Amino acid sequence: MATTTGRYLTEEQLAGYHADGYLVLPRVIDMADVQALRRVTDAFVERSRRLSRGDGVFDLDPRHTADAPVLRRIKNPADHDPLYRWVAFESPIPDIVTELIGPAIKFNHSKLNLKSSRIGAPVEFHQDAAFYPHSNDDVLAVGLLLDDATAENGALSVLPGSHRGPIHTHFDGEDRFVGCMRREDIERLDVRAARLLAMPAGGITIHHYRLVHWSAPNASATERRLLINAYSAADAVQLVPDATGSPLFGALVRGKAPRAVRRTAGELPLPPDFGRGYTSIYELQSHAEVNP
Ligand SMILES: O=C(O)CCC(=O)C(=O)O
Repeated sequence: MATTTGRYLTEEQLAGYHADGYLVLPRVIDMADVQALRRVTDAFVERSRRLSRGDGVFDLDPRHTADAPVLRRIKNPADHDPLYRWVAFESPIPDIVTELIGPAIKFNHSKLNLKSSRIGAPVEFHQDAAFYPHSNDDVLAVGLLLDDATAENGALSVLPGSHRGPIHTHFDGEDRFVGCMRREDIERLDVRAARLLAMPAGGITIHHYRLVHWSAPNASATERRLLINAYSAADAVQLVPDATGSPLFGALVRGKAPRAVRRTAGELPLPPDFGRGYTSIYELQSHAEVNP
């Protein structure tokens, strides 16, 4: 019989997260709230029709037009709507994160990836740690499914246990940061052990920031929208400048501000200085050789 560590997670779930580097929890957010989030998101898609190029909020697919908008990401959604902010700061999600890496946690960033029906781009194999290394490993991302995620519409895939391995280079052979792993490193992984995190809307996926993960293109007739919020333990310090420009970066979400930094991460690869400007993972990966 499962024992409970806190309000949301059992000992088994906690141990599973530490062993495998990920967790899936169905039915975390009510469908009424999911539907409200879909309406807010639809309004952003409508607004994107007026744009011909991306900006600090909207990341547009190259195929985007006013008549057929293809918004691939809303940047920093928690800055731009109270409902997105509620998900990041007030919903059960930060409490669940506190049970995993608390008691004190802080906000890193938010993003909403919209994988449009038939057109939504893949996300190549990568580790979040390659983008924003921290002084310790208590850093994770939580994806809230705004639509049912399936094999056909590009649900997230993860490689269990890979958070305990190396952080692979995300630079290509010409020393350009391309936001994904090299083909030869991917070929060395045992992808037969991969897990597809298919789940109905309202559920969440949680992945450790060193975990290897990716997702396929959306080949289906339905959308796959994923609202991601990333957090760290409050005593983890990001070792590179903030790339998001959000005033929420580093905000304490639960617990007390620490008086010391916990430094247990060892040597870590550094990304380029994204403090000077960051486009998106899609734009970076479009230059990778795994993405011809
Ligand atoms: O939207 C997805 O399928 C993958 C998201 C992801 O890994 C990321 O944006 O870093």
